[in-house]
Amino acid sequence: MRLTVAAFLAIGLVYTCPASELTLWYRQPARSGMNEALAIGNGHMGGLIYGAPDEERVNITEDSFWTGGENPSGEDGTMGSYQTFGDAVVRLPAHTNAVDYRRELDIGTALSRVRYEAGGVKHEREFFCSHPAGVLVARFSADKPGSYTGQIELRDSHGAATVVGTNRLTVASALENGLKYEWQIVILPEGGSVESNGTSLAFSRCDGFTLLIAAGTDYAMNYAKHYRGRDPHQRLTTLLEAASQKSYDALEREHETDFRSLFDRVALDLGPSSAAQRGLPTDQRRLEAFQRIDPELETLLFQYGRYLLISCSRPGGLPANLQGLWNDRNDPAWHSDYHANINVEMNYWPAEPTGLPECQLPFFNLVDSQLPAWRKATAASPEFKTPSGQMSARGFAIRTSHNIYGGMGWNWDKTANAWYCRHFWEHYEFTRDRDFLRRTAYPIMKETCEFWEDHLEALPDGRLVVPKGWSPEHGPVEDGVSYNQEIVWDLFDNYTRAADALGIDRDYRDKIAGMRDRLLTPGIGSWGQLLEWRTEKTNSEREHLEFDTRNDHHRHTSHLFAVYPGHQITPGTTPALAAAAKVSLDARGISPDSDVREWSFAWRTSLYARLGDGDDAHKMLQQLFSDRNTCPNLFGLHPPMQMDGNFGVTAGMAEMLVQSQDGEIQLLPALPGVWPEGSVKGLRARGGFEVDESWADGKLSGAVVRALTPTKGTVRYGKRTVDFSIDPGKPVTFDGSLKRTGE
Ligand code: FUC
Repeated sequence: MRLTVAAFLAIGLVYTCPASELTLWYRQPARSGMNEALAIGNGHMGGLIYGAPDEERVNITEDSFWTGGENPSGEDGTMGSYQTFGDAVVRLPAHTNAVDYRRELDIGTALSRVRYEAGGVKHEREFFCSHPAGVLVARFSADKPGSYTGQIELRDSHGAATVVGTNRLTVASALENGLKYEWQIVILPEGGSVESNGTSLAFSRCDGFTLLIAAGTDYAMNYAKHYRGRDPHQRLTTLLEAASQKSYDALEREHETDFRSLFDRVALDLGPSSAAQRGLPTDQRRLEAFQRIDPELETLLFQYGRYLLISCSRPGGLPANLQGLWNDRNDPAWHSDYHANINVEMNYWPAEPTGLPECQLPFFNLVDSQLPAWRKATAASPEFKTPSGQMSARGFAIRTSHNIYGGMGWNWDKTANAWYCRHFWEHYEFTRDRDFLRRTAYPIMKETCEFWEDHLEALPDGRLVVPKGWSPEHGPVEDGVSYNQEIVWDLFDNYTRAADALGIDRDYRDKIAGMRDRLLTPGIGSWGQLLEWRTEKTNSEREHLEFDTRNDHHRHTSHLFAVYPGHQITPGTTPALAAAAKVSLDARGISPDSDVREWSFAWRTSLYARLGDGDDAHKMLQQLFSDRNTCPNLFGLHPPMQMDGNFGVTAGMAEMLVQSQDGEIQLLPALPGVWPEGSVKGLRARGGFEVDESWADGKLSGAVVRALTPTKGTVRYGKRTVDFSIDPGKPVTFDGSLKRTGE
C-alpha cells in the first residue's frame, strides 16, 4: 500500500518499506553520471535522477532533440547527434550530512524515490514521467513543516538563457539546424513562499512542493515538411496548465494505471533469492549475481528491459536509440543514433514476445518517415548500380547509422532494409493485425523485394548472391556473405507468407519464392562451423586477423542471423546447419576479448535458446551482470552505456521460455537447470497467442494458451505435440504432459 502525501506528512515516514523484487535501490546518490542515475520516461521525454540530498539533478531528454539533417551523400559530419536538454536542478543547501539514505526505482510502478534524514527531518522525493499527462512530475515532502528552502534552476546544455516567471522557468531556443526547442518547469509549493531570483526561482520554508517539467521541439516525423512542425511553446504550456489543475495523487494514479496497463501483461517468477541477496543494494548485488545465481535479480533484469522499452518507446514518439531515450551529453558515442546492423533491431526484439507490440510502432513510423530520403540517397549512390549498370530505381537501402531527418552515416549496411522488414512482418505475426499487414507491412516488404530483385547477382551455377556485402564490422567485403544471404532469404520467405495471408500478388509471390530458393545458403566449414563467408578463408587471407577460425571471438554473430532472429536454420528443419551454427556459437562463446559487448551476450542468449541449449543460454545472460557488461543502474555497458543489451537479454529470456518460429508454440524450449521452478504469464507467440506456463523440478507442470482471433494451433513440449482449436476469451489449458484440462 502506498502512503499518500497527506498521510506521509501526518504520520511521518516509514523507511522500512518492503523491498519489492522489482526495485533497484542504492545507499548513495548517483555520482558518476548516466551509469548510476535512475531512468524514468514517458516514451518521449526522459529524466535521469541523481538524488543528492543537497542538490537534486534531473537530466532531461526528449527523443526528437537532434542536430544534423538530411545528407544524401552520407558524410558522417552532417548526420548530427542526439542532444540533451540539460539539468533541472534543485539546490537545498541545508540538506547536508544526510543519514538513512536510500535511492530507488520501482519498475513495477515506474516511480523513483529518494529518502534521507537531514537535520532531524525525514525527507522524501518521488519522481515519475507521465505518459497521459505528458510531463515529468517530482514531489518533495518531509515530516516537519517548513523544511524546504532553496533554489531551482534549468541548466540548458546549449547555454540558452532562462526566462523567470512567478512560479515558472522557461528556456526556449533553437539548435544550429533550426530545430526549435523549449523546456519549462513549474513549482507548486505547499506553505512557504516562492520568488524569482535572477535566473532561478528561490523558495523559502515550504512544507513540500511539486515540480512539473515539460520539454519538446518543433520536430515532425514528416519528410514533406522537412521534419518540422509547430513551435512547442503552446503545447508545453497547455500540458503544464492541465497537470497543474490535478492533485499530485491524481497525477500519480493516472500515471501508474497507464504504465501498469502495459507492464502487468507479463509476470515472471524464477524462484526466490536468499535473504542475503535481497539485502544487497543493486550495485553490489549485480556483481554477486555474476558469481552466484540470483533468481529475483534475473527476473528484475528481464522486467527492466520491458520497463525501459515502455519508458522510451510509446506511440507518437521516436523509437529507442542506442541509449534508449536518455543522454547526458551533446556528443554521445555513435551519435546515440539508430544503428542498423544489430542495435536498433535488438532494441525491438522483446516488443512482441513480451507483450508490448505498441511500443514498436515508433520504429515503424520513423522508418516510414525516412523512406523518401533513403530512396533518394540510394538512387544517387554509385554503390547501388544494378548488374546492368543502371542507377537504382526501386526501393531503398540504409547506411549503418541514421538520424531522424533522413540523414545517414558510415558504410552502407546493404541488407538492413530487409532486416527492418522482418520487424514489420513480425508485428503482424504476433498481433494478427491484418490492417497493419495490408497498409503498412506489405508495401515496404514488397518494395524491398523489388530492390533485391534488381540487385541480386547470379553465380555461374545460377545461385543468387548479394553483391559486395559485409558481415558487420568483420572480415572482407565479398559477394554472398552469409549474413546478407540469410537476411534476404528471410525477407523473401516472409514476403511469400504475407502475400499468402492477404491472398494477393500471386504471380509476384511465386517469383519471389523461386528467387528465395535460388539464394546461396551458408555452407559448413572444415571444423564443422557455419561459414560466415561464401568460402572458407585460407591462412593467407586470415593474415593478422583471426577470422573464420576457432579463435574468432568477434562480438557480432552475424552469420547466425538465420538461427535468431531469423528462422531459416532450426534444429527441427535444418539439423545439419543448426549443428554447424552451434559449433560457430560455441567458438564465439564467452570470449575473453574485450571487444565482445553487452549486446553480444544478449544475442548469444537467444541463439543458444533457439538451439535448445538452456544452460548455455543462461551462461550468456549471466554475463550481463559482470562489471564489464553492466552499469550500477543495470544499463548495458558497452562502454559507454548502451541499451540494446537490456532489450536483447529480455528477449533472450523470453526465448528460453516460449518459442514459436516453427509454426508451433514450444513450451519451455530451453529451460536451464538453474531455474528448476517458476512460472511466467502473458508471453506471446506467433499466430496471435498468449501463453502462461508453470514448471517444477525442471519440468512443465501446466500451461494456458489464449488467442486474439479464432484460430488453430499446436503446442509442443519436448517431443510431444498437441493440436487445438481456440476462440478469444476461451483459454485452452494443458497439464505437464500436454493433456487438456479444465473442460
Ligand atoms: C555496432 C557494434 C558496436 C557498437 C555500435 C554502436 O557497430 O559493432 O559494438 O555497439 O554498433
